[in-house]
Amino acid sequence: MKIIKIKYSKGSLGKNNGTESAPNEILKELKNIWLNESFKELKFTSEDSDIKNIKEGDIYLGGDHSITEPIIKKISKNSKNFGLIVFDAHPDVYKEFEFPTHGDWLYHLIEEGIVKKENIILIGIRNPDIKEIDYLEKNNIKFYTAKELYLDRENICNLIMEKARNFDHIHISVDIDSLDPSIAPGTGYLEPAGLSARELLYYIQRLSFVKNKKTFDLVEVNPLKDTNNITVKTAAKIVGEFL
Ligand SMILES: [Mn+2]
Repeated sequence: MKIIKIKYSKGSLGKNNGTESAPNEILKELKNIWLNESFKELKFTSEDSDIKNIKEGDIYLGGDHSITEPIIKKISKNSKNFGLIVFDAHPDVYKEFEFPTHGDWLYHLIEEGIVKKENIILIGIRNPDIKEIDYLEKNNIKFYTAKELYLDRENICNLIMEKARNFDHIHISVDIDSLDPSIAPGTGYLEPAGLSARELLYYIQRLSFVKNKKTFDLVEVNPLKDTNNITVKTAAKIVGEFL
């Protein structure tokens, strides 16, 4: 597996400075994991990439969430039915500027026609703006709230898996704020009542069974705001399940 590090936090407009140090911190912790939960040894190489010229890889470490926009522009080029699964507390379709930020990167990808609306699944939503919910509903974009997940985790996962099998390339984007801030305090926006690490792993481990081409990104981890390195460690564990 090839890990691409994108040390970029300018897309957070000052709200999450520090995420540029996450890739190296996460890799340090990744080296401390002997086996992942499938008892696989973690074998990977890593290199840095510039935001303007994204290198090809299997897993991308940010950085703030705006990096997902250029990543997807690059990796979806040769795909006929590209699918995007996002774990995030926020829908990230709050259009503010003409350029993609960590709060509207998905809006830009949709409006530019890079990703089909029907091929997007958002998971863990719990503090959206009313404008964002209107946008998702108007455009028929599938989203599952953290509350829905709590009530029906397994069935929702079955539905996601069914859909994911039709994509020829699945990209999974994990914003660390999808997790509950009690276990992931090192991030820009703390949104109470999020997913547990086990819940997120349940989804990721099941999605790993889908045979189609897969890529991943993990964003918004901020070591400067972390407590006892727990967010960085949890992020490393998530990455370990992708490898
Ligand atoms: Mn996000």
